[in-house]
Amino acid sequence: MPPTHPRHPFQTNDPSLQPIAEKVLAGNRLNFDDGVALYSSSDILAIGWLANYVREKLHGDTAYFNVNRHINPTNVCVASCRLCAFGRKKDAPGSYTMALEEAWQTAATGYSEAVTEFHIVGGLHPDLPFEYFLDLIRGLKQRFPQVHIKAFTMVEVAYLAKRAKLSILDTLVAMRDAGVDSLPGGGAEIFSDRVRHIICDHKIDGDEWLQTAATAHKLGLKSNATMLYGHVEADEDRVDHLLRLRAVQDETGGFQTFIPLAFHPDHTVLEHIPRTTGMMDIQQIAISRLLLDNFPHIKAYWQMMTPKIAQIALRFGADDIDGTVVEEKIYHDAGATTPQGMRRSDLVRLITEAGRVPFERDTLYRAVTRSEDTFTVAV
Ligand code: V47
Repeated sequence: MPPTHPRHPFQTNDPSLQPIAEKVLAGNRLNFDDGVALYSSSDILAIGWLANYVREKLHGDTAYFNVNRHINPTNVCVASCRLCAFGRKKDAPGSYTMALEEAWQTAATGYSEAVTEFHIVGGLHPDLPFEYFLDLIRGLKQRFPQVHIKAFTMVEVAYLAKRAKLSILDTLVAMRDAGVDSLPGGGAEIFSDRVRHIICDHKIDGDEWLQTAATAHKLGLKSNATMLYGHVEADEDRVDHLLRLRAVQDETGGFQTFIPLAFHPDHTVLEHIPRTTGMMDIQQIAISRLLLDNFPHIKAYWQMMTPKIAQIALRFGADDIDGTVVEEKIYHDAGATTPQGMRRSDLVRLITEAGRVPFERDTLYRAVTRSEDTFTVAV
């Protein structure tokens, strides 16, 4: 899929980027030191050129989006992560837990175009039984049989397994049998123990996150992966995170998309940390594209990056901007000022004006064709 416009030659004044460029152009893998050198370089245009080269080799001018809806069944969470403004203790002001009927009704509201994906994540609730979550999924499948269900982060899977006294494998099998089609990428944060201890010390550790993902992949469930950046991590922690994901992907091939997530500090314990800037967000997209050579897709999540930065990211290594979302709580509780959702036509316009070709995908990246208010997925 070659790009439709001519490419100008690679240029840089930064000598540390030259050997990296040679590797990228030859299709060779980058190593840890290359990753650190990329973060140390201020030549964002050269790094972006390389990331765009890889992106266009994989996807040409295509930029993917979907029509999806987020559902967060509960914000009650036992974890108290310092990075999070969404979780609440049970009975704390602002805490909520949806009754099943309410969750199913939420799924049907707020957007007139037929969604192809429900993205379902929530807090680690101390009392809700595993059956609640299985019934939630079964009820959604029954009511919306065409909609792909992308549900439960590795952190939720591990917590529900512990509470139900099941193995990770048996937990995932039960979820799959209830109707879970794939898993989202959240909860990965940063795998480094040092940083995890500061930002989310009650969560599963990095190895457990990776092992849970690998178990899902071996069952045939695809998943995404994320990395939370822009808090107390060092460049080396980010490179380590990306290379650990790459190693699991070599083994399983089950990751579809990597989504770098910029830390939003408002209303968190880490509120004193300044927000990431546009340059940092663009740099992160480009370096992710270059280091994760075995990930098919890099997503510039518009809710997190803002639509304007996400649009620019489509020329710096990203090939996906996520979807309509409809209702977002995790970033908005932490100070995001982006809209709650976007219409399909808004996403198409963002992509087109970035000089890319919009491609409506389902969660598994199959083409979605629409007529009036129905859709078909090319299987
Ligand atoms: O797991 C929590 C992160 C994630 C904050 O898989 C925060 O397609 C920034 O994972 N500032 C949820 N980030 C979002 C997520 C996601 C989003 C879009 C698409 C997909 C996908 C996954 O957000 C959490 C956590 O890592 N998060 N609090 C915060 N204050």
